[in-house]
Amino acid sequence: MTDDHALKERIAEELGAVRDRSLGLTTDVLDDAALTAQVSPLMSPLVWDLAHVGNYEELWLLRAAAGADALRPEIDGLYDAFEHPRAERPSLPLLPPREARAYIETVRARVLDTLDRARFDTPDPLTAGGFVYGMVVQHEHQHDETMLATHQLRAEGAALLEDGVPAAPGAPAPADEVLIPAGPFTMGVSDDPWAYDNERPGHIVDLPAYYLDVEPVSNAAYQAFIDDGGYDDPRWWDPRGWEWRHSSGKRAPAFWTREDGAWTRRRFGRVEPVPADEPVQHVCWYEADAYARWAGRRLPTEAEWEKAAAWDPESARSRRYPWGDAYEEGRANLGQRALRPSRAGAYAEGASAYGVRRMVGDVWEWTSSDFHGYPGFRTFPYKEYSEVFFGPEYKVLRGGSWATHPVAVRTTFRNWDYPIRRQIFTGFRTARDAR
Ligand code: AVJ
Ligand code: FE
Repeated sequence: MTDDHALKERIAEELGAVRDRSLGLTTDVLDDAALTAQVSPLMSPLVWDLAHVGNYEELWLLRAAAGADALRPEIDGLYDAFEHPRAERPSLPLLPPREARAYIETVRARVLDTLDRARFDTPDPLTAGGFVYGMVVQHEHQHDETMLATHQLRAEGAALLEDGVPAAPGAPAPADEVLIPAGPFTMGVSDDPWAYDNERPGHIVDLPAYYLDVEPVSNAAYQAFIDDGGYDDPRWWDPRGWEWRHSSGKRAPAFWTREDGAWTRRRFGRVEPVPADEPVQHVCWYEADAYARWAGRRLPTEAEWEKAAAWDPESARSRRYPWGDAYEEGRANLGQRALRPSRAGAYAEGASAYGVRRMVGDVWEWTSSDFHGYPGFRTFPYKEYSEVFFGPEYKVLRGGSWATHPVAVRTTFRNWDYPIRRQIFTGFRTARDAR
């Protein structure tokens, strides 16, 4: 009971924090025309994301968990991600910004009412440990990151004027790569109350020894690949990547332009020199894969990524974050503290047991793995979160980015996207077999 009380306070705080963030990305910084505009066919209008998070909250916290009737059943279809692909959403009769805000506020007020009466010590897996509340908080943070990607795609001027302070570069890493010795580790998790179905169950995976980059691949390193003609040499590219290279005509990461022999990038409406010692960002899987082959290396599998990030060989258990089980400020560039990744050498205090740095935060990292359920996977609580995406067409991303909130990522968290996608805040690091 007292545990329930502490958890309720925590949930109320997290709900409030994520809502402040959503409003900061919408109402405070853009007018109604910008909120309803189609910035890119890849993205929803921002006002869709805003009402969608409220509708999702209503579905799960009011209807599913508390048994309430629908507030506005006629809008459910509009905000069902599976009924309307993103490109279609601008032409739907969406709630205008003012109504969308009023709707999500009403939902939230009722949720806080029902939270008072909620029980978390029940056998119902939906509410046990506050799972469904954690799912809703994480969902809104995921959409906030998506809204940041929409902001980044906007061509017309900066909307996000606050640029926080990323960590100063710290001590350079003692080596470029770390040897992860052969041996088993526990991949995924069975006893984390807010973990998604696709992170479960924890299971033993035995890996041969491998080397992994201590830091994500930097802009400078990626530029060397470009300068060496990497985009013109089919030897480095997966056949489907080579096709993408030609059909897209791309020759550099998204948002990069070459001006008078120097690379600049557009970041939230401002053009600035590409910083050499930040991780490369906005590359697709095919580009990451080609770079790795050019460098004589390869992308890590998702198991290799997770073992290096989470496993503590001394205690023979996984950590929820690379440095330990609790989130600690200052150990990773998470939570939109700055609108960009940090520089090489930063966050040495966030290293994993193996000494691998910046596994969590900065940039999502492409892995070589397709998105599949773990052995013993069971859908919970709905198959459209993960299961419908299992298969060879999606690649797994790990670790979260500077735009990911600490509640919405952990060493077991799995993200996924098509191998051609570049609008997300994605980079990578490379690996090689040890022998
Ligand atoms: C986990 C980031 C792939 O944003 O597309 C959002 C999560 N699911 N709403 C996404 C999600 C339902 C999803 N990703
Ligand atoms: Fe969603």
